[in-house]
Amino acid sequence: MPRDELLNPPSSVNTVLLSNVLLRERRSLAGTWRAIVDPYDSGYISILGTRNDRGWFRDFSPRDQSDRVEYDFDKSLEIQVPGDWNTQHESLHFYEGTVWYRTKFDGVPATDADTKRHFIHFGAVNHTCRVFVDGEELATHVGGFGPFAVEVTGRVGPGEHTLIVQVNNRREPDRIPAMRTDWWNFGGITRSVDLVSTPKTFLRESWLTMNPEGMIVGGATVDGDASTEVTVELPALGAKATVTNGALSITAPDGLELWNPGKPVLHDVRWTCGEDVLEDEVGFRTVEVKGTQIFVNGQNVWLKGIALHGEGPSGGKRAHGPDDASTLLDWAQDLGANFVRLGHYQHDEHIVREADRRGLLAWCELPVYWGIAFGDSDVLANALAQTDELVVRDRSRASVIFWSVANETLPGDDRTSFLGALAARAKELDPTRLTTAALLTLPSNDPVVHVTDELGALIDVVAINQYLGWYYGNRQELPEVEFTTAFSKPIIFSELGAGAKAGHHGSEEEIWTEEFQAAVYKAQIAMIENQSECAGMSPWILKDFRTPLRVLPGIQDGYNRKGLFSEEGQPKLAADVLRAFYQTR
Ligand code: GCB
Repeated sequence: MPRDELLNPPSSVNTVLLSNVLLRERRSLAGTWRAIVDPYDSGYISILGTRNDRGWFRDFSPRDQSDRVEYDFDKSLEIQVPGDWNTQHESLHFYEGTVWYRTKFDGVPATDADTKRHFIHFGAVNHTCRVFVDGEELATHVGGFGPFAVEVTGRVGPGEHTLIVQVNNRREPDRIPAMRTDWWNFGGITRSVDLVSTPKTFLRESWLTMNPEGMIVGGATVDGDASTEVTVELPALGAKATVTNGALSITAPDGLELWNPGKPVLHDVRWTCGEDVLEDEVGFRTVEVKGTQIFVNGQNVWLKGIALHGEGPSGGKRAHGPDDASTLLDWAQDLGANFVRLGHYQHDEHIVREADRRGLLAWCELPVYWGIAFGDSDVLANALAQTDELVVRDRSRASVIFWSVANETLPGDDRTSFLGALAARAKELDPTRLTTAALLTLPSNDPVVHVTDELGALIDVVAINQYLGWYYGNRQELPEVEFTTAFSKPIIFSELGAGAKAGHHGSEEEIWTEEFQAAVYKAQIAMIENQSECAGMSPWILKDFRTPLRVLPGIQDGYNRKGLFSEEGQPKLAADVLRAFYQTR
């Protein structure tokens, strides 16, 4: 193996993509783990530059007084899982590299060990990891935001077991995202870790949604005995379909109440595949584009949105779990939003399920962001794998209406064919939802901005990031600006905004004040109200978020200040401006 691959595994190996893990029998492995920081990867690579078979993943203890073992998990850092490492230890604030994580857990009872299958499921680990159980390397995963599982059947019987995860968040030019992001590169096991048990034959993936024609459609992938019949039922409505591995459809039963933004209706859904039974709550609605408008259940909707990062409501930490999701969506709803853009990568599953329960529409996004190596086929393979993780996890969620394949990428042949492949993959996995991408618009003095990026032809909805009144353009002239595209498709202003430090007041001409930010919002809203092709907006951003790009002392201090709320939830004046506008729509 060339040294490069030891440091930098090229792709995921031996991982499985499972959907609906939250509905399954599972045991959380969350808690206090031990961690060793390893900037030189000496726990894995020997001084000869080869894989060290006696690496730290063996978790050795000295055999006797004279034995030399140069690490000791038991005496190393304590670290909470899930959680990013950067906000847990001051010394890891800027750290990018390898950290070894270790926990010990009880195996499954003898009665389950051979009669069931067992997986360790990770909600997300940023960015690459290797997974070891009892000293043996089982799998590698590449991609910091997608879920994955590692099968451990036959390895986790009664007794204590050791799980070690080598996590590496070093930025690399051939990663997605790559070298530069305007967000913090939070490292670690950032979302849940569970020991999941399933029957021998089980539903590896199953999904149900409504297509634009109003049919209930979905699919099931059986793992184990593939001839096992799968039944999906809506028991309360007496609707049912039986399939083997593959696609399915059900005529919507009479009287099926649809899920609507602001008025969510979720139905009990039961999946049965032999002994495997899963109970979900699913909403049904149609979504489609006609001309330059977006329709949900045949009704034109204007997306009153707000963009979110996956950063929690306090402490500037990577968000995870239901509580973070609830608070962030409380703030979004406080603005009167009916739509959230979950940028710039896949978010925690809880937030999408919570959006379902609240009747919020959602945009889900791949981390294909500035500076991707579009010409590299390994990078494309990883982007496609990340697309699978994004779509497979959430394609039963009524809230989700968009799969966004990229944010602000520079036009070019390699770029367009790469992103076209991702949009096609999303459509293949889920033909019912809309594809989009946030396109970059560059400064211009022309009051008519004509968007011609050829990616627009390959997606359903053209999203435009523009910072008129902040990075460029004159705020006073903003209401005169007109956006048009070459595509006769709906336009969403997927980003706009301005920075302000919460509590910093002054005139509308004084940058970083709440008044300045509010004035930019007013001018932007006046501009957006004049756009005939605009189907909605998701200003940047709900709350201030950590980023190494924003260093201005006393103002930014490591935070992007475009939030409508501070990093601790203090609202700014622009929040009132947006709320007042949304009340009128
Ligand atoms: C953008 C990016 C976003 C940045 C934002 C900003 O265009 O899409 O990731 O954080 O601008 O604040 O400059």
